[in-house]
Amino acid sequence: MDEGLVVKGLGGFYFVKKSDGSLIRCKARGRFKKENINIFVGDKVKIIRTIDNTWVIEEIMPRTNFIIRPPVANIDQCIIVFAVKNPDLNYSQLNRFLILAEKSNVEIVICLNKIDLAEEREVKEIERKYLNIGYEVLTLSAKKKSGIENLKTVLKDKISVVSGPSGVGKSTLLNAIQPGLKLATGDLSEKIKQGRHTTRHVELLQLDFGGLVADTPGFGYFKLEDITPEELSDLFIEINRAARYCRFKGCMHLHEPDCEIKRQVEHGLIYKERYDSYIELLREIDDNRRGL
Ligand SMILES: Nc1nc2c(ncn2[C@@H]2O[C@H](COP(=O)(O)OP(=O)(O)OP(=O)(O)O)[C@@H](O)[C@H]2O)c(=O)[nH]1
Ligand SMILES: [Zn+2]
Repeated sequence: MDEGLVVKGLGGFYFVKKSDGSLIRCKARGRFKKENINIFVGDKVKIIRTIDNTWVIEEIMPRTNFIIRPPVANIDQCIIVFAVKNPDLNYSQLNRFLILAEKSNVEIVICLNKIDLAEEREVKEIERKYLNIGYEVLTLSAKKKSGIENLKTVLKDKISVVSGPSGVGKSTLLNAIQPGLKLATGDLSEKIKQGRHTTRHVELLQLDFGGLVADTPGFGYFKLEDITPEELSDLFIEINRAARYCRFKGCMHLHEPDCEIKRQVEHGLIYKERYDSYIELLREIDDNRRGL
């Protein structure tokens, strides 16, 4: 029996990459379908060659994690790309991406792109904030090809999904690390060409220096509806760290007395815009739950 990684699914076949780099076209064992077990890109599988010389997937190894959009298993990290300018950095949107990635239990790296368009001081301020919160932050310019080596180091030998809003430079960045490597766009004409009922299949692209990147940008790993109000405060990593000093266990950091989070916001130890994002998302989750 051989082992490999599913890098692509197409027309009922799965393309499995073995550690020697060879790509093998496999069918899935019939029992997977019968038992309603899905095979995802990123799955580590055991494959065997049958007597009629075709390959089948025999077994799926336990998954470390799984994200829904795009559907990929066993991701090592999620690269969240935002531009510092054009479009202006939207903190509320960045925090939302971070929370949804935290929920998926994957490592997170923030890439601040288009630093050629902003003052160094502005870039440093954003970088410092998210470093202080506890995130790994890279500053780059895909256009001026700066910071690209650092991104390569981060991607090397890992399975990554790149995400971020439209127009921040995700495709340009990937193209800068490896010319020809393109993210699929959410382009409307492309969707029409493929027909309304066909869903795009995600594929893991091979980086020539080692590592794999999903060809479809991540637009949120879970939905906000999957997060409970109690869970939300844990997903803000700095709120999670400080919450044990609140007077009440289960403090929601709203109007409770002796709330450590509100104290830290007042003293500038927790950034106001992070607290505001927390409140905004909490309201949204509450509204969803009450069916508003
Ligand atoms: N000035 C500057 N422009 C950049 C940089 N990186 C990308 N751009 C430009 O920003 C625009 C959007 O870049 P894309 O790579 O298409 O952005 P994307 O995130 O892949 O966008 P979607 O496909 O809509 O998700 C393009 O016009 C790029 O040339 C950068 O570092 N500096
Ligand atoms: Zn509190």
